[in-house]
Amino acid sequence: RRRISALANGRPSYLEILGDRYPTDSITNLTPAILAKVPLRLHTRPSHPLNTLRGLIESHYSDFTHLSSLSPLVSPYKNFDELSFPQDHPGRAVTDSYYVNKDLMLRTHTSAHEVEVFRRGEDKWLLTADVYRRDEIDGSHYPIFHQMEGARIFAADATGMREVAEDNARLRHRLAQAPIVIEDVPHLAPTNPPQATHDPAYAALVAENLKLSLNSLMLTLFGGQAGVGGGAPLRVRWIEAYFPFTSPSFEVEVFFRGKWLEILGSGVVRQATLDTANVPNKIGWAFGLGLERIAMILYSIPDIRLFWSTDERFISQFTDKEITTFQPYSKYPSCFKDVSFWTAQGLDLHENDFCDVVRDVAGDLVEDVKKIDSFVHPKTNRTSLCYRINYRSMDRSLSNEEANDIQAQVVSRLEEQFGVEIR
Ligand code: FA5
Ligand code: MG
Repeated sequence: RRRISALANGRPSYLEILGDRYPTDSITNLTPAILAKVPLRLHTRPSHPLNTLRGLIESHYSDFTHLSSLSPLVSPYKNFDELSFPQDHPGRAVTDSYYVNKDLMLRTHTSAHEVEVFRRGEDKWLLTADVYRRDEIDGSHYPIFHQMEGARIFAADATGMREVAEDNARLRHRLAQAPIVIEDVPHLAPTNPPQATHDPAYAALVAENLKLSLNSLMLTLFGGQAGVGGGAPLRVRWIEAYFPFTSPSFEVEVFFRGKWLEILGSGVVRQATLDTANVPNKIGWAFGLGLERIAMILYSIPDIRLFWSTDERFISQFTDKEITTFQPYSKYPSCFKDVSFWTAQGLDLHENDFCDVVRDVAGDLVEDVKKIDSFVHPKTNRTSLCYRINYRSMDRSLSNEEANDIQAQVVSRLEEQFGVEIR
């Protein structure tokens, strides 16, 4: 099926990003709504919850090198190839990532900097940054969010492993008796194997160090926080995961407001990454935390859009001295609008393309987008889609006329850009 780029009509010949101009091409899909947020760097704003959280994690890992000012523009090579992503990995698709042009994109994760930081000779480090993904729209997903990458590597020999074992003993001691309930998975399993070049005993020690280190961080962050489990102990669960650049790999979920919320991905770093970085005789781990997800739990922030709010009632609640529970101001009413349409003949409209149109028109006035119906007409072979958009402002009451007006703009953009036929 044919697919057209979101900016096929009226694409500018260049984009200006952080003071420099970059040529566009046929795969350019960065929208003005995203471009406007690139300079904001919330993770470095005094008193912003994301900056305070960064500070807290940096103090926990006080003997690590801390980085937070690397440019979000990277080559696809750095974001994917250097990390052993296969050529056909879905993350590379224009429907999933934001491209300036075919040679330049907005990083989709902080792992994009692993090779360069290891290459500098850093062996314990944290790196905080804004990352970008084309994604669904709801209360815990946003196209720009913040990650913190953490990594630690050791000499891949008996001396290095003695260091790991000593650190494991220290961390196990800290975690004993702590008010935290951890569901674990094996360090190594047939479905989550050590790498062929690793001694399995070394891989298991390093995986254990990763888990203990992160459980200890979780204790620092959530230990003693009521709010999280309503006074009950914090519940953390480790699950097997898959990433092209780690093995074994794990994800961590925390129980929050009746649901398991994924907060990080991690694993034992692939030897190929360390070889490329010129540190082949090391073995170690890396993780990537979602800062918004953790801040939502810590501060009881119910909606990920709030991090971008410039409303005084949001901003004035926070200081960089301590973590306080967010006092929600009144929730304004929702305004649901449905749009049903036939896609153009032979054209597949990706949900992320739909969501980007809504984001671009409605900005943060959109709370949620759900696909509520989809079918293919047996004769014409055209697809009918119906989406339900929930418009709601966090700062004021949205009138029905205003919502209708936004909806009308969404509809005409869909017609112009994607040639859909409204039903
Ligand atoms: C990664 O991005 C890997 N780079 C993590 C990693 C690092 C693995 C080092 C191994 C070694 P993932 O796509 O799962 O993994 O994202 C990591 C975290 O970012 C998620 O657990 C979640 O907390 C957060 N996250 C992902 N997508 C969004 C989103 N759209 N909005 C907010 N947070 C998100
Ligand atoms: Mg994940």
